[in-house]
Parts: sequence; structure tokens; C-alpha cells
Amino acid sequence: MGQSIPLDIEALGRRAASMIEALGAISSSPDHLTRLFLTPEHRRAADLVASWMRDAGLGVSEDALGTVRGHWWPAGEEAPRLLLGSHIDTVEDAGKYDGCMGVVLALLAVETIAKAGLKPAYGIDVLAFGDEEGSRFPTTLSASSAIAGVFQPSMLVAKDADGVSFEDAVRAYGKDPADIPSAAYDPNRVIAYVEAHIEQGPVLEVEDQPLGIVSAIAGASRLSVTVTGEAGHAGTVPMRLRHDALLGAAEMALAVEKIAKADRHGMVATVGRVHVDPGAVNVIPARVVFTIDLRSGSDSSRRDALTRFEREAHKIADHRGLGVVISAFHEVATVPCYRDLEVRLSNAVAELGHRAPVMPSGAGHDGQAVSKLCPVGMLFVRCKGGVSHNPAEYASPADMGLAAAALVRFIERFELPKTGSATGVST
Ligand code: HGY
Ligand code: MN
Ligand code: MN
Repeated sequence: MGQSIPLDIEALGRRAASMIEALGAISSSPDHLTRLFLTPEHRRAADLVASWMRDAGLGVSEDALGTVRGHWWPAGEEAPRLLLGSHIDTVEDAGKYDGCMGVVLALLAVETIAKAGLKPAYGIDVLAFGDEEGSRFPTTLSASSAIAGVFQPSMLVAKDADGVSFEDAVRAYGKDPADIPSAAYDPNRVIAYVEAHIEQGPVLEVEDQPLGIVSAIAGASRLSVTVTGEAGHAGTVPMRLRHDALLGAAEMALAVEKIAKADRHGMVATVGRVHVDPGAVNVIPARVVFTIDLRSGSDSSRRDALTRFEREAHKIADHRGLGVVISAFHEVATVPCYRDLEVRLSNAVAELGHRAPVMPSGAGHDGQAVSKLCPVGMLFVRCKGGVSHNPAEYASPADMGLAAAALVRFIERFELPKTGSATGVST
């Protein structure tokens, strides 16, 4: 079992809460939290995280996509590494905990371990990714994909709402897109990735547990649907002669809702963004572009649902004399977490006197990209009312203190196998 560093869990929770508040104050808007990838706010948040890393005694570097890396290498730079961390970008009008909590807790855990003088045979990198949400560009997980060595160069031509390309934004951030490939870790030198994250759902609160362990991260598809009809005068065109793009889009939105509700794998579908042209009160909509976010614990049922939706959308368009074009701009498969990490995290939580439920994550996470590099594990923290992607998102200092303590215990018990191979994780 080895020694257990004495921990002041309350103090860890208080520090986590104040660091979350400090990051939560860095926003592009004075009246709500929005921090998008490669923006001045991303820069300010990255600088704050880097200063915390230095204060904790970590070395600091930054890669070509702005991922801030805090290095703790007690066994030297060549030793295999454990990766911890999460993301510091947010959705529009976000909560303060989504992503940032995982970076803060990882930092507090490594600082605690380092200050206690532990000398494991491996190193730890704390990572702060900047593009998990995909809120600025129609890309997502680009920063974590880069460290995993699976960055898609096609992402470089993606454009934000102002027409700025991903590539130009990387340059404006002071980085060179040509350096993106060198952000990738050598898979032989990485042991595993562990991410703490607010649950973003109600399960832990209902089960009255502060912490949970993730069994799998749900797969997701993101679509853009363009419906084209015919503009016309709102007062003179009889209903039977209209080709109203918005009503067609509305029927399609209801169709995808029906498909999701009929699924038996907990499928969810969301139309989060709708753009109507010309968008005048007295003009029949000529063109509508809307997004669909579709997720399921089963990849096959998600893909079947996409096929069914495509068929339904074309039927609706034909019936209404509309055009419809559907393009998928994001697709990530369901990722199982590693059983060995699940067990180690559960044992760490048990040492603190709690039983952590094992549960799937409906939310997507950087771990889905990092799973291409190494085994991944996730620790969930109770979320008040299950509310997330919402300024009311909240996790208590007590629960965050416990999560930081669980990461400390996880690290204390984590040893490389005697064989010395990099992966200290058995499948
Ligand atoms: O959308 C998600 O699941 C994540 O918060 N990006
Ligand atoms: Mn997140
Ligand atoms: Mn999120």
C-alpha cells in the first residue's frame, strides 16, 4: 500500500475553488463566461495556468496548438510519463467548472506529490488543452488530437464565424502550423492519461456520491443541415404555395428528436444552432442552416440513426419542395476507459472512504482523442443539479478537495511494472 501523504482535503478544495474563480473571470464578455480557442482570453487563461504550474515547481512548455504543459520529471526527461489534465476553453455562456476543474485538480495533486518529496520512476505532465468544445471552429478535440499524433490537417481550413481560418488563428496566436506534428508524444514514452471532470449530469447527486469513475465516453456526431426554399412575401403567398425553409427545418428537427427517443441505448439529439435567411419578420424563410449533435453509447445505433435521419430529411424536403444538404463535420467513436485505471481510481476513492459509482459519460472529453495515444481513465465530480454548459454549473469545494485527494492517492499507488515497459497499465 505504501505511505499515504497527509492531506488537508478542505484546504485542497478551497484552493481549487479559488483557482476556478480566477479562470472563470477570464472571458471575452463582461457579463458571461465565453473563452474560445486561440483568442486573447485563451492566451490570458493559458498564462495564468502556466504561472500556477511554475509556482508548483513544474517546468512549463506550450505546443503549436497552445496546449500548456506542466512537467514534473523526478526520474528525468527520458522516463515514461503519466498525463493528467483537461481543457480550458469553454462553450458560449459557460459554467466555470467544465474543463478547468480537471486542470486545477491535476495541478494541485502533482504539487502535493512533488512537495511531499515522492520520487516515482515516471514523470507527470499536466496538460491544459484549448479546443475541446469546438466552440470557435467546426472542429473539436484538435489540441488533444495533436498530442496524440492524430491531428487532421483538414482542420486547418476550418473557418470561424468571422471567416478566420484555423490556420490563420494559429499564426495569430504566435504559433507555426508546421510545428503541429511535433506536438505529438512518443507513444512508447506515455503510460496513461487520467482526467478529472465535473460530471455534467445528475447521477452522482442522485446517488449521493461525491465522485464517480467513467466506464466509457459516448460517441458523437455533429451535422450541419442546409435547407433551401423560396423567399416570398409573408402577406401575399398562400400557405399551400409556399416553400418555407424554416418549417422544413423544424419538421426535420422533430424527426431527429423522434429517432433519438425511439432508441434503446440512451441516444440524445440536440439542435443547438439555427440560422435563418433572410431573417426578416415579413419574409418567408428562404434558407436555414441548423446543427445536430447526436450521441449514443452504441456507435452502430448512432450510425443507423444518421442513416434514418438522412432518409427522413429528404422525404420532408421532397414533400415541401425544398432542397436539403446534410454534412457531418465531427465524428468521434465511443471510447471505453481502461479497466485497470478504473480499478486504480476506484481504489483511490475507496481509500478516502467513498464508493465511486462506475458510469458512462454522455459528454465528450479530450480523453476520446488521447485514447489514440494511450489508455485513458476519468474521475467524475458531483455536479449540482446535473446542470452544465450553463453559468449555474457548480461543484462544491468539499467534492473538489476529495477529487484532488483521490488523484494524489492514485499517483501514490501508481507504479511502473517491473518489466520497465512504458505502459504501467494492464488492459
Ligand atoms: O459537447 C461535449 O460533450 C463536450 O462538453 N465538448
Ligand atoms: Mn469538458
Ligand atoms: Mn463542455
